[in-house]
Amino acid sequence: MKELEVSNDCLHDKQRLRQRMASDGYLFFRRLIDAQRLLDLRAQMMAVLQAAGWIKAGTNPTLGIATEGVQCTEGDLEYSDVYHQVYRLQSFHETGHCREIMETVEKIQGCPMLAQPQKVARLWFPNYTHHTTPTHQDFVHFQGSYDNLTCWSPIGDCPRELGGLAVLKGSHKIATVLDHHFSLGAGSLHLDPAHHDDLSDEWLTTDYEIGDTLIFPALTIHKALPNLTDDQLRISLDNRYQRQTDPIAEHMLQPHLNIFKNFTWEQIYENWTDDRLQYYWKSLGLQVLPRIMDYLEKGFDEAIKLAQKGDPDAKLHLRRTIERDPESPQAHRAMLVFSKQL
Ligand SMILES: O=C(O)CCC(=O)C(=O)O
Ligand SMILES: [Fe+2]
Repeated sequence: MKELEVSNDCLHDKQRLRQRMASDGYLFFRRLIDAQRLLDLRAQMMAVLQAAGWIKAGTNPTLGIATEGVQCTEGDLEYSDVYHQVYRLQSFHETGHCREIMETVEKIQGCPMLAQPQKVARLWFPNYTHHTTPTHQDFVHFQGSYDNLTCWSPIGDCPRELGGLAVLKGSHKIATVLDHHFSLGAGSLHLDPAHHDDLSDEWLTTDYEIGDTLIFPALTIHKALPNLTDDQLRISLDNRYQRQTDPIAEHMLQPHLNIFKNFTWEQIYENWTDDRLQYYWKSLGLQVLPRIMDYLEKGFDEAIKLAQKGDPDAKLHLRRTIERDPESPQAHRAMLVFSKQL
């Protein structure tokens, strides 16, 4: 894979920033976010993971060395239990609003921008490559407007083997949401660029350093690289920014993974020392769109069909669905597949 082009030289030249975004479908900045802010956040997050037993005993938690035998991902109850503790950290939310990011996305779009309420962190285990974030476009997950920007930043250095993000250069020019299919990886949906002749095969990535930030709009095709380290967790932020005048999909007003145990903003704010970022979006009069469920529903239908044929990834996905909420309609469909296989 080739290297991402570094755009720090255009940081103060709005026109060049926009030209480069329009031609390449991404902008990459070295050390955009203050490293100390991220180091502090890393220490706080790793302390949460340590208390949860995810960090190997006797190691310095900031190294993020995972306890052997502990592995889980989004969709697992044990993941969301720990993730929700991370999600309570005030500094995790504050980082999503930091000046460096807000100023940069405002330069790119040329107007006041809003950090969407739903912030996202990823806590990715080593030796768990089946669950790597597959190739996708963010619109299927976050919706709203095609112009929304994702900002991805590792919380710590993230060399290739730790599994950072890769983008398909120029892929936003496809200008539409491509067909996504069931995948076991994070987000549960993937697309196959080989099915589209007009896409390049120029995948780009880098050895990320702390503070580095990759920014791209909702149609840019991207994926994570597998975490190939023996024992290190990869932790990162991916937050989304929209024009203040654009509509927002309703689920982006909720905490990420809130469907697990009805996780609420009230719980998140319980121990905060500052209320300035609490419910900050409520006074803005945002236009709220219903969430489009079609993408995930189609993926789930595919998982059902694949599981019926014995596909192990699809079966694992269905088992997770049952464990998460055995009463849900999807869990009932999943149970039916297994009962027929007995
Ligand atoms: O960090 C990951 O593995 C996934 C991130 C991603 O897809 C995104 O930031 O949109
Ligand atoms: Fe994504």
